[in-house]
Amino acid sequence: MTALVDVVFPCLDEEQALPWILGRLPAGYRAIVVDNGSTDDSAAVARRHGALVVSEPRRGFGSAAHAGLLAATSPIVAFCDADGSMDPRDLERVTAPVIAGEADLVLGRRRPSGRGSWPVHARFANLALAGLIRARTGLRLHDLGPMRATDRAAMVALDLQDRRSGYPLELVLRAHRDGWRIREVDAPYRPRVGRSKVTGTVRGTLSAVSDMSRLLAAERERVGTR
Ligand SMILES: Nc1nc2c(ncn2[C@@H]2O[C@H](COP(=O)(O)OP(=O)(O)OP(=O)(O)O)[C@@H](O)[C@H]2O)c(=O)[nH]1
Ligand SMILES: [Mg+2]
Repeated sequence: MTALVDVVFPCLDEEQALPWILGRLPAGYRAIVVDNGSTDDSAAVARRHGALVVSEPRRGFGSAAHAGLLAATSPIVAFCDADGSMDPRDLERVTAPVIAGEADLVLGRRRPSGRGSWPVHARFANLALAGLIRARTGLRLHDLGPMRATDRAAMVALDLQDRRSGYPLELVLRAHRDGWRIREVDAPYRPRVGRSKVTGTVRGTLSAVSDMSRLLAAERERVGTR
């Protein structure tokens, strides 16, 4: 039976988190784990737990996410981090409005559950980002989290170009430009399994901020100063 929803899990050295994640997929959902050059046993662990494994050697969150999108075949595609910070059982929160035809893109707004799931500097950066998105687009988003769902073919047609951490932002900007109905729902956020790579590190945070600023500046250029 073909899956109704393909779930893309960008994955860089997440062997510790994968067994729990892959055991918690709702029925009718297929996991596509995109191995982004892991040096641990992520690919083998993912296969052992029933995922389709796609290999994407070009580093970068967007690179991994996009390879997963292109490998997906189901009508609906969802995205989720592979670090155990989000529970795949919550995927139905983002997919349901898309399946029901009520929204074209649904984003999971991270709601911290458990101490240390979301460092203060990251929350602050995200809030600032949400403010900038609102200024550019009028969209009342609170967060640009890692869990989201949309129509697979429509997302492929957007032809996103970012291959690093600007990918989720580019998705929202392009979708908004094309008049998509974008909705935000709550999604519990817990401490990740394993060592932090982006949010918990200065280098990761700076690189994410620089990727996103570039996209927002381009958007400002496109629509004129608002
Ligand atoms: N950082 C990073 N993550 C990648 C890459 N490719 C795939 N990923 C995966 O993308 C997801 C998000 O990365 P995270 O490292 O969790 O980023 P974050 O949630 O902002 O920050 P931390 O959880 O604190 O590390 C995880 O499942 C990673 O394994 C990459 O090139 N860099
Ligand atoms: Mg994480």
